[in-house]
Amino acid sequence: MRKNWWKEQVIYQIYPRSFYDSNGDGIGDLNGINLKLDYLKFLGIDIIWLSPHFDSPNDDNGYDVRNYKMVMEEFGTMKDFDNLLCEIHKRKMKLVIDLVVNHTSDEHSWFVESKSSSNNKFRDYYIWKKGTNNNPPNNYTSFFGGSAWEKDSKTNEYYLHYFSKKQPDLNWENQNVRNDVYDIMKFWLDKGVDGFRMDVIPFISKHRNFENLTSTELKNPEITYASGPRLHEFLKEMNKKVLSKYDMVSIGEAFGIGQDSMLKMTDEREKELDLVFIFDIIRIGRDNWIQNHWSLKKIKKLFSDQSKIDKYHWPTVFLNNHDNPRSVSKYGNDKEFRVKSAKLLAMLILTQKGTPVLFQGEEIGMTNYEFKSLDQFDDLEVLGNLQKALDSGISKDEYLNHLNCSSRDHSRTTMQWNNTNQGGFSTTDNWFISNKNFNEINVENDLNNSNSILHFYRNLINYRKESHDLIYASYKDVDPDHKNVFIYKRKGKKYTYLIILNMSNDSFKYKFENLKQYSLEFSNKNSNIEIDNDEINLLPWDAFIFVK
Ligand code: TEU
Ligand code: CA
Repeated sequence: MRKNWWKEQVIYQIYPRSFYDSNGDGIGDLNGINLKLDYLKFLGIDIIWLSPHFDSPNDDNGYDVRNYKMVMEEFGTMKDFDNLLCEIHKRKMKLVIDLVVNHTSDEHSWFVESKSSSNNKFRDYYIWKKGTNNNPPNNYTSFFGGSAWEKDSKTNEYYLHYFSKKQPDLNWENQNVRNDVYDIMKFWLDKGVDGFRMDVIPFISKHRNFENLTSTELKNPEITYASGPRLHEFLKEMNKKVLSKYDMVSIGEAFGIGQDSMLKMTDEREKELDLVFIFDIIRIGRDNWIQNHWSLKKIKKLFSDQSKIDKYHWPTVFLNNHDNPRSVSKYGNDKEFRVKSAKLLAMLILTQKGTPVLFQGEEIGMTNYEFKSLDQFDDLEVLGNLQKALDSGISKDEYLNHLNCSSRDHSRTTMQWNNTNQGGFSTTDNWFISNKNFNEINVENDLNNSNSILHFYRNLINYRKESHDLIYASYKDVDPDHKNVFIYKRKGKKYTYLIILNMSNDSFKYKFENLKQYSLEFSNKNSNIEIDNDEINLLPWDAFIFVK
């Protein structure tokens, strides 16, 4: 297995809008991030992944880019960006930025030109088609509700948008589009950024026949959207023309792809991408806005699958991001055992095989917010899907109940720094909600308490870093069928690690052959552990790392 910095380091995602407001306008910004770099360094973070910071009308909070070479006004200036990058590098950290090039904003100059007439030279930068009998060209649906086609009155043709109608999809068949994207990438790489997280990258190649989706395909259109015929060809070209020329990390956000395509995309011999984010774990049990029950057995199977890969691949490990609810609320117990279960999840993330990716607030165990009405949400997906939800036969209240488990907005409430008014995020009214539990859950409290979730993350990150043996160790699920315990072995060159996680509210005894040969390295308990004849007494959410 080849060693790489991006296999050994820990990534921390920042959603800039919600991170820290430095100038009192209620919106997080680049200078705000700058002020918190020492905090991230203290935590042990190596790589910062910044959600989009480009000029945008913010229909989808920056995932709709109007100008790729400009900084969003609310976040600051290009000077602030350069300064931030410099300060990050000074601290021996790295910066990965978001590359959103499956689509642009409809306010991007390319699209403004493109829609102005059918013979404009930018017409072919996007995907335009005639309708049939006043209907869209086919039955593709948008993730944010309704058809994926929008009719433009100027030419009476439809353009394709997998996301909102303010996010028209680029036409990657057009070599000029690809060259312009490579130019944007070089612009930022030449400034010194250390990599890209590539938004919905599998969607860039379209099925050119645009056949209707079958009723089964309509349930998960992302599978069709992610299987276009030229995807791997485009990625190889991008790699050859840009990625291979820099010491950087490329991370594809691979919504919609399965193991096969994933294996191809990240096989180092194929020269496409270094890493991908796949979603089977973080979206386990999800069906649109409905979060169904999921079982630990299934999650364990998914971790095993992604760890079984050969030496040419490397997985990522994450339970949070800006599109999903908070991990402690979903996988842990955010009431009675919040602190303990958050520490257990930290152990899981940092001892699995793969590069760990944390999301802001995870390190202090931030929780889901309890929304009281639909108008409290900011995310365009909520209203976008309302009609579809009502059509499925549920009421508005039921929709709200589902969203309280599933909405993207849970992760977008503002970062909780201390117990002052806005949780220390800002000095004024925020652009969005601050979860009132900031009185208890905040960075300052955790910094002052050596037994906190924050310190636990920090200690584990250090431990992981000092032990390359753990990072490259093999992986084996010891008891895949147990419904409450996640127990796995990582065998390194010198040491063998045994991780035991009780992911339940139950207490019981668990027997592991030869447990006595191991010594305890980490535990999330405040009391002593009880081991009797290789049998361990597990209390709710108990978590241990043993080593021999
Ligand atoms: O996300 C793609 C994606 O997987 C989700 O948007 C998904 O469709 C949605 O969460 C369903 O609930 C990326 C970005 O991460 C997301 O924030 C953007 O909205 C989207 O692409 C469009 O750029
Ligand atoms: Ca601000």
